[in-house]
Amino acid sequence: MANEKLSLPEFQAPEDGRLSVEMRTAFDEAGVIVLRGFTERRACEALQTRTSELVDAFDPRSVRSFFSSRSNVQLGDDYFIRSGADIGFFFEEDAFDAAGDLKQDKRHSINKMGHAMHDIDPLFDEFSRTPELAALVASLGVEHPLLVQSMYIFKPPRIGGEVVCHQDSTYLYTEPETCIGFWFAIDDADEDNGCMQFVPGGHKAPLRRLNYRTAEGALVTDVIDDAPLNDHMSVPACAARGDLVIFHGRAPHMSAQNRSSRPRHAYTLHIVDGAAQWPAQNWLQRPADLPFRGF
Ligand SMILES: O=C(O)CCC(=O)C(=O)O
Repeated sequence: MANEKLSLPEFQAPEDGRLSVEMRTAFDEAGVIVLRGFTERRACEALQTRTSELVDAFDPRSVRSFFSSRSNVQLGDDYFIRSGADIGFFFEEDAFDAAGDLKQDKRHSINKMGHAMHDIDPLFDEFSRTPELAALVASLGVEHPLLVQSMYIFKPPRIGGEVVCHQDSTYLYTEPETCIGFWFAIDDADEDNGCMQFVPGGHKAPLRRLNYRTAEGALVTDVIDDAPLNDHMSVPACAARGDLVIFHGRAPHMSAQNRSSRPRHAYTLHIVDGAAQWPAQNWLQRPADLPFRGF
């Protein structure tokens, strides 16, 4: 159960995107801040429309790849790994019946789309590379920003699965750690449809797990510190369409199942500093003709 008494630091989004000293201090302290009204609602609608077109063009018979958000385990590894330089679709675990057929329309069965829309699709590129976001990232002290990963998360009504508590630097690791997450509310998100939840200040503790690719190509997650993530101390990050939640790569976060009859679409972008080293063991690797890019 989320901690109802506490709230996360929130601010009206600065017009030019640049965080004030007060906002930056709040981010450094909590590891997360919410910026109200960062993105225009019509830009969110345009992203949603473009996503519908991509889903319409996707043939679900071409893939049976799930994302188990309950265990944060990826099933169907080859397809997943290729999606680091492509646009892949991943179903909810509960999307299929015993015969292996989709229980409902593909539009209501997909967990997420990822992970390179921002470098492949012109509209996602435009949404991800605004001057305001570039200014925001600069004000967070990122000198050589690289937009490494994008995900469109559907969290469909009733079957949209729980995302267990985790830290994103586990999956998007640099040396030193520089990952920052940007979570854009495309629909209104509240506790009924599974908004994000964060453990304030939890980013000050160590990274607990590290995910990497072995020499044989398998994806493995090692426990590197067995301290608990304290998910019982999480605080909901309710967000309206257009709000942006920014979070540190070590910030423990999660989201509950969507128990409502409403969708909960969100777009997340992860940025690292190109001055840090991107290990060859990270699951996400780009071919020479599609290198990571900044703004
Ligand atoms: O949108 C969600 O429910 C989870 C997103 C998430 O965990 C992430 O962007 O790192």
